[in-house]
Amino acid sequence: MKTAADELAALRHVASAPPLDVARLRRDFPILRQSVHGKPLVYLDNAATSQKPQCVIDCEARYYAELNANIHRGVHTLSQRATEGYEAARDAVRRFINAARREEIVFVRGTTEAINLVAASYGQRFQAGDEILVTEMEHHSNIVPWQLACEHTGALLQVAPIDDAGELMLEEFERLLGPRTKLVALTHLSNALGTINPVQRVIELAHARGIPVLVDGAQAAAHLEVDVQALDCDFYAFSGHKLYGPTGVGVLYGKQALLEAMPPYQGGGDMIRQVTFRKTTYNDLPYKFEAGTPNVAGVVALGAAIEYVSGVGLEAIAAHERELLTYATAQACATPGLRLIGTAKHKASILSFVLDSVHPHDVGTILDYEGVAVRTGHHCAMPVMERYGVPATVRASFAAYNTHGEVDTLFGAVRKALEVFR
Ligand code: 7TS
Repeated sequence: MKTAADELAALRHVASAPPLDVARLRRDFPILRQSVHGKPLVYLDNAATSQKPQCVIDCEARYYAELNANIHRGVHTLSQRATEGYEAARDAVRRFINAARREEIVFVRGTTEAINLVAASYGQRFQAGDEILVTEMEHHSNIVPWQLACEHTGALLQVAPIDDAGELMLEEFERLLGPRTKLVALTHLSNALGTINPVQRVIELAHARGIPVLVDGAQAAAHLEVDVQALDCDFYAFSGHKLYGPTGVGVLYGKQALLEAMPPYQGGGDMIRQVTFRKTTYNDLPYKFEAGTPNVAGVVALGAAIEYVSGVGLEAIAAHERELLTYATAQACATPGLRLIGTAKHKASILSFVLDSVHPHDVGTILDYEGVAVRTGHHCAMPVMERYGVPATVRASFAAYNTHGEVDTLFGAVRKALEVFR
């Protein structure tokens, strides 16, 4: 269990990270040079997807210009090179999240597919009356796959509540862990509230009762250092496109013993050892879960994105984003008529709010005219909106390349919206 001293040491560690040279880093992102409605683009929709550095764009283009071939199936040179690029990206992912083995890294389309894979495959062992425990702050992609598994098996979805600040109520969570609980699935970092969940503690509580834990790392992977062995999570899912990488590629980490015991998710090429009409046997991990031609270019470019992020340093990125969030939170608190949705003690990179007199969609439109891109809506977390009694929020979400000046622009535009609708 982490002690207060460990947490302090971790904070000091972060505080000691060298500061980001944001002006220089911004030059790596060509899209940021754009204007929108005649104003410089202020991109604050990073929780939806982050922008891509030139090296990732070049990597994907170079893949098609120089390397393109199908993988794992050709003796010809190009196929071998493409396979090497694909498998090198797997090693990069393994190092990035400190998995013990490359067999534990499965490439998928994104977080959504990763969770669906576990729900469809691991979920086959659920029985009527079994329980799957999620939290009230989950993204729909960490709710609906479990509901589908429940429909198929008769298992029941249980929901651990959150408090008014948007923090998981740990005692309630622990109370809901029972002999029927067969899996816990929770987000590492809430996309609607910005809450960082105490996943380490959650995993300890679940493991003490022999219950495996899936962590939805869609938001966390770009903002927090993830060490799956230190966490001891059983599954960890994330998407490349929120991590400065391409769309259409993501990762499912699973402990080898669990993945070995799970049936395939999809059937097809690459996932088999031998096929006859009488019986088919399956390939070794991780290929058992990678049926068909994967997004080879995307995987290779995800490797480039991980190299980029590691080069900049996730610690430095996290420290910079924490500063931006603190600065933005102070401005939010000083804005009459603004209500923050999500005020947890441990938060990262996300500022969700509503204005008394203006619908979030109108705020979003006014912000767009000022060049500011935010997301407005339910953020695919309708139960969170219901919990707070709001139809939608305005969400600004930060990345490594955002600046204090951009936060000022955001709040200048928010004040404009308040004046227009007064
Ligand atoms: N889980 C969380 C916590 C997320 O924030 C998202 C995407 C997903 C899962 C699904 O990821 P995908 O890459 O498979 O789509 N969240 C958002 C968002 O907040 N705005 O757009 C997508």
